[in-house]
This record gives sequence, C-alpha cells and structure tokens, in this order.
Amino acid sequence: MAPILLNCLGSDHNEYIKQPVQVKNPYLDTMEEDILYHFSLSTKTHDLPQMFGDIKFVCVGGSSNRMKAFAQFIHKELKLSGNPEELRDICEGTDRYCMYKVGQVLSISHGMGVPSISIMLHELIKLLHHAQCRDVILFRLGTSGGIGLVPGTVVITEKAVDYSFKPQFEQVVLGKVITRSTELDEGVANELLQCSSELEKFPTVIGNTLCTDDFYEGQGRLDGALCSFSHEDKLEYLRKAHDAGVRNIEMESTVFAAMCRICGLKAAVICVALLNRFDGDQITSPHDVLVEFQERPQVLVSHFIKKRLGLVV
Ligand code: R2B
Ligand code: URA
Repeated sequence: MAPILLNCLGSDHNEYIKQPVQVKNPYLDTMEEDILYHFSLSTKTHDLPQMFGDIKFVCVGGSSNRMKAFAQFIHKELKLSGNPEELRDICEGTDRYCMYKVGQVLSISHGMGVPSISIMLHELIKLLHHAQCRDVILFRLGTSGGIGLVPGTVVITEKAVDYSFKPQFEQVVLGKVITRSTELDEGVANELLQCSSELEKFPTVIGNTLCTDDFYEGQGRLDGALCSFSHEDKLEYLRKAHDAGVRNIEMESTVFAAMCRICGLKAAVICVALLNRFDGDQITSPHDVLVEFQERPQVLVSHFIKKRLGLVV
C-alpha cells in the first residue's frame, strides 16, 4: 500500500476523510500574533479553537441582513436551544462583515465583488486554520442574473468561469498575473441537486457561473450610467456564454472557488437567478417575490446540512 494512504488511515473510518484547512503562507508560522483586522478577532485576544473549532459548515453571502436572517433560519431548522432573535454578531467590533455562529454552522457576509469577498476569505481561511477546524464545507449563497432560466431558478455552479468562459481566476501579485483554477467540488454539487429534488420546492440546475467585476457594463447591461455596446452585442455575448454552459452571472464565484480549492476546502456556489438576462436588465420583480427567491439557496443548503448532521433522512 502506498505510504500516503497509510498516513490517512486511522482506527476511526472518519479519520480517512478528515481534511485540515491549509493556509499556503510560510510566514504565518513566524508570527507571534495574527490580527484578523476585518473580523475584529486576533489569535492573542481570542481563543479561536475554543470559539470555532467545531465548525463544519460555513455559509457566506453578500448582504449582512441576509446572512443574519440565514443564521436565524438555520438556528430554527437545527432546533437549537436559545432565542434566534438574540444571536450575537461576532464581528460587532467592525462594520465590514457580520458573522454569526449557530452550532456547527458559521454565517458570514462578504459584501459585493471579488475584492470584498477575497479579503473576507483570507481572514476566514486563517480563522479556520488557527481554530484547527477539519472537514469544513464552504457554501456561497447568493443572487445572480440567469441566462435562459425562469426567474427564481436556483443554479448550483459546476465551474466558475471568467469573462472568456475559462474556469480560472486571475490575480495580480507584485505586478504579475497569477492564474488559479476555479474547480468546485462535484460531489457536493450533485448532493445539493439531490437535495433540491427531494424538496420539490423550486427549479434547480447545475451549470457554469460567469463571474464579473461589474454589475452593469461588465455583465452586458444596457441600463448603466455608461454603455459602450449595442443591444445586438449584448445578446451575442449572452448567447456565447450560454453556448459555453453558463447559466448565471454574479460577482464573486471565481475567487471563492480558487481560494477554497488551494486551501483544501470543499466548496459550492448556490445562487438564485433574479431575472432572465435574455429578457432584460432591470430587476422588476416585486420585493416580496425577491425576498422569497433569496431564501431558496438558504432552504437548499439548510436541507443539505440537516442531512449531513443526520437530522433528516
Ligand atoms: C450578486 O448580486 C450582487 C450584485 O447585485 C453581487 O454581489 C452578486 O454577486
Ligand atoms: N447579481 C448580479 O451580479 N447580477 C444580476 O443580474 C443579479 C444579481
């Protein structure tokens, strides 16, 4: 038997799959203290293993209100003790992100766009590493624009792709471009699709997700303050995206997928499509419809978590 396999096997079968969170930075070991500035947490002033060591599921999403609502929702779903209305924001010392811990679930906001989620992910991955968490799955629960989908359809991302529909994320480091792969966990995606068919509550598909650096021109919208292309150009780009398997557009999936992958974290992206971009650019659905749409990824991930915890069969 190969030595690597022997190293993985323990007396407990679960030992076999226990995956630590890996940071890929040798300098971290040399630091006496690590200040997670945007979370208002530090390795010196907080006992991170005691506070977070049991975390198994991390759910992230753009809006702080939505991630608070998710924390309260999952609290009820998991039938935990205490009042969900009284959950404390662990990051209350900063207004950059919010963070709620509900049993083994962490719910965090990440703001809009790659730079905002990227800062959050650096500190989250270090947090999980310092806390010695194992076997953690990360989910991004979000909104998106659908391509050829009925509004309200939930898209589970197969591959997060860039503007040229390639599954990669380009990061400028010291003036040079580093390209990182954006593959997500196929098993988790399929398990989520299975959860959706069990729930029978809303349409769900697996497809590629286009990640852009802008909501307006960057997503081919004709309704921004600037527009440098025609209606026909827009439709041609959306058609090309559709031909490349893209089913929705949002603004964080590539860096999310790339960073999780490098650090040995299983990850999935689940976004509801608020509109069909072939039909228009403005989000015209009434507020109550949009609120219900945004609950769909939460309902799906909650079912997944409950199944994993053995709370539903
Ligand atoms: C989806 O929705 C936001 C823009 O409205 C952005 O954060 C995203 O990815
Ligand atoms: N979020 C996006 O990034 N694009 C949309 O069209 C809708 C939500």
